[in-house]
Amino acid sequence: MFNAGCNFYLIMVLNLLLPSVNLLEYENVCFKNEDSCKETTRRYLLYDVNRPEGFNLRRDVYMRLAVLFQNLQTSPDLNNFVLVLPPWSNLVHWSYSDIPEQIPWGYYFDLDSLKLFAPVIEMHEFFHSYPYKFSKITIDEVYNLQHFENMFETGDFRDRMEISPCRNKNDNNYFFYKNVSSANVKCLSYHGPATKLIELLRNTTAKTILINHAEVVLHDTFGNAKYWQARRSMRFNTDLKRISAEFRRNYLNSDDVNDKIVLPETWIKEKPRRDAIGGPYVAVHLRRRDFVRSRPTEVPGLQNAAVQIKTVLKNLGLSTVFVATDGTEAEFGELERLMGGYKVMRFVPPLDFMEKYKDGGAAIVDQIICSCARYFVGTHESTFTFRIQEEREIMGFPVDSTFNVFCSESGCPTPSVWKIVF
Ligand SMILES: Nc1nc2c(ncn2[C@@H]2O[C@H](COP(=O)(O)OP(=O)(O)OP(=O)(O)O)[C@@H](O)[C@H]2O)c(=O)[nH]1
Ligand SMILES: *[C@@H]1O[C@H](CO)[C@@H](O)[C@H](O)[C@H]1NC(C)=O
Ligand SMILES: *[C@@H]1O[C@H](CO)[C@@H](O)[C@H](O)[C@H]1NC(C)=O
Repeated sequence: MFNAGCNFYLIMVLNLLLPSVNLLEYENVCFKNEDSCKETTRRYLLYDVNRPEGFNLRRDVYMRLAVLFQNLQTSPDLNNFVLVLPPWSNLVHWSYSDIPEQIPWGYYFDLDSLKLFAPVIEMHEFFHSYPYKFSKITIDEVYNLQHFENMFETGDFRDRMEISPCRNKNDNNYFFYKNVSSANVKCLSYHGPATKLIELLRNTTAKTILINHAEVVLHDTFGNAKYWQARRSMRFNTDLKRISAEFRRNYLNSDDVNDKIVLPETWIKEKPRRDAIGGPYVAVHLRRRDFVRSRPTEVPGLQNAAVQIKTVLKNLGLSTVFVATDGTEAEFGELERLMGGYKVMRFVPPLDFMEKYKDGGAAIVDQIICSCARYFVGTHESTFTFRIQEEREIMGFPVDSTFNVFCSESGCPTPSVWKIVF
């Protein structure tokens, strides 16, 4: 019999072995084995995203940079760079107070899983590694990215970058930290994929670099195997997964084993599959608020939505719909009424949940529950919906159970279909 100590040791060994058996090459990586890491040689890339961008677009920007950092692992002169994850603060769609929340990524994602793809650290770890405690942090070089002004007029879409005069006002607030600043701030006109930043990193000996407006950098290749590895590495925080599982078990008669959505322990071991069944419910993502205001003809009215949900339920012989929405209490009540005899469920986060995980946590629980459904209907062109569809691709659902969007009064849009690639 193993005693607890042996088991622990075994797990440690497995953890250490894991990176060497995967396809990615980590031989020279410092982040896996802290002791062999010379702090003095470590370099840090911090990044931030345009203030009005939402949670789900920000997840996409992370993937672009994660792919860059995955690339850096194989370049001996740059593999001492780590990517510092920008804390989540004052997101436009989220309720927030004057005091920025600075929520670490670990509240939403599984850091160990992210680290199996790219060398990332949290902002608080960056602070911790900074040699002078309780001092001000001065970032060596800050680049505010901007698009080239006249790309469309000149038709010049070549990849390029150039230090240029700043066209926009940059607020340089450094993630709302009062003890972070820089004396070296430049604007960089940029057009190209994230890996083009390698030229910038090679052009300097700076130890700390901050890229603002990182959404300007593009994906190296959207939708290829590497893109999906980065996406698969973004597993959710285990506590949020547990809370979602409890909700599914208690209210939706759904669990991973019966639903045939058990995934391997790490994303590295995932394989192509299409045999997921999902829980006995239909899930919908009904994006409201700014979507209703900014694209009224593309978002269905509630009555219209209810008719469509009933049709899907009838076709599948199901009686329960799970609703993820950012709509108001009144809108949900109205939808529930319009659904007549059907069971209409939603996740109402308890107070202590909201205190800890905030709107981002509630959004993720909604996304997880939607991703485990037998059938999903989303909102056309919402990145919240896209992220659910990706999750279902990873879990191995049949394509036609996933890429469905609501029709609106002005017609039925053709949903974009981005299938998983291994
Ligand atoms: N809990 C919950 N929150 C939602 C839902 N839909 C939207 N939201 C909230 O609204 C925010 C806006 O959606 P995001 O997808 O993050 O914003 P975005 O990246 O601009 O993407 P779009 O949906 O395309 O606007 C999310 O971060 C959530 O906080 C939902 O179904 N459930
Ligand atoms: C900077 O301030 C934050 C809190 O605002 C703190 O957590 C961090 O430790 C500080 N960093 C340093 C190097 O003192
Ligand atoms: C690269 O370095 C040179 C010399 O310091 C500088 O003039 C140039 O602007 C730099 N290019 C970029 C893209 O940073």
